[in-house]
Amino acid sequence: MSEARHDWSKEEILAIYNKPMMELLYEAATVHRVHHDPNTVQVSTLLSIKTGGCPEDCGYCPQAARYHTDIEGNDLMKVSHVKAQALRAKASGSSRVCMGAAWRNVKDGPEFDQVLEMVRTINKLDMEVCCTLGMLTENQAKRLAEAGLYAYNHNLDTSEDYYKDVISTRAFEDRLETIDNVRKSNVTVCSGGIIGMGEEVEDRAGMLVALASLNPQPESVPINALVAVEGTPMAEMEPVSIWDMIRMVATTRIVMPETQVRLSAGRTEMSREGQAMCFFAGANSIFAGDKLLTTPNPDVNEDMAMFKLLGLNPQKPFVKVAQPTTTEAVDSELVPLGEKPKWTRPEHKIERNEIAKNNKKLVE
Ligand code: SAM
Ligand code: DTB
Ligand code: SF4
Repeated sequence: MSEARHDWSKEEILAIYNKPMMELLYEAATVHRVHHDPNTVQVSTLLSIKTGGCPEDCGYCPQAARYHTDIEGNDLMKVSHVKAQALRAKASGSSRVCMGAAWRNVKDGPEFDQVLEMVRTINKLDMEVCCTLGMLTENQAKRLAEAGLYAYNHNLDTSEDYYKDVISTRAFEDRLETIDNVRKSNVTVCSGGIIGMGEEVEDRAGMLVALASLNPQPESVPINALVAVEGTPMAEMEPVSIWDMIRMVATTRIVMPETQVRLSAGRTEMSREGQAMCFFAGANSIFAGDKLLTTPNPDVNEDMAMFKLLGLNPQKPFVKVAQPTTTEAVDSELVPLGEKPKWTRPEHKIERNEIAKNNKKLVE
């Protein structure tokens, strides 16, 4: 049974976020160790299956049709192309493919059928499949589940208060409704947000309250640093400080201990040292591949060299990381230094060391 708390207040979360950095890091790293193998990081690859031309007005997004950005719009990708890209991702150490479409919502019809076929195809490659296609009905979530979808990404992006300053073509409530529809299927939920959009620290905390209140909490939470793209209303935003990113990751880890926290957009601007601090603070997932959806991401070889340097191993597909059955370590506030928390995975009954061994060292 999950031991996550769903009643965090904004004040409590702010108090965590604003702790002295060394205390925050120690607390987050401790929570991380209780629930996860600290040397394993999940690697996902993004694939933009339908780029650009989106009718929405998300202020951060280069794919909104109304902004004049440099991106090249495309029709829905062919299934054969998706398969080829997934095989490449697998060969480079990815365990998950996340397919993104610049849609406001999913419409039943031939294009959705094509996406379902993509899901079935990647599933057969023994990889986790994630989609991010905009708003979904309950029935569409069920159909994706039947096709073998593992996760659905639908970000809250910011706090409920700040949402209307960022997007006017839909409401925060619409996002929650789609997440609820995904939860009614057996697809896992991936939902997080972006920092660096001109929001206050209170909005960051507000977003974490909303995510942590979901019951169950999302299985993965991506934390993106805004990629300021020319032509979007946020083109001139100041780059987010690495210290803010570390604080956000650490706070996310503490309030959602079982979730996979993904260090998402913005890594091209982060040093290895900065990223290492994020991993220490509880990030245990990244997007790999030299492109996110439309913007640059670090080179795979550089990431694998960073993994080697830090002794990190890519996570194998379909390894559940959440819901540990433990015990004293979770109950006590902090695990005393030098003492290993007891750590089990109920569904798999594998011990921590075994998981580390099982994770193929693709970086060697
Ligand atoms: N259209 C769907 C939707 O909005 O849910 C799926 C694709 S949309 C591009 C997925 C997510 O990408 C957004 O929710 C946002 O968090 C992230 N994103 C988009 N543009 C970004 C940017 N410039 N910087 C950081 N994250 C961004
Ligand atoms: C998420 O939280 N970040 C990814 C994924 N989910 C879909 C997308 C980041 C997009 C960054 C801007 C771009 O490349 O277009
Ligand atoms: Fe469209 Fe998604 Fe971009 Fe918003 S974030 S403009 S919904 S692609």
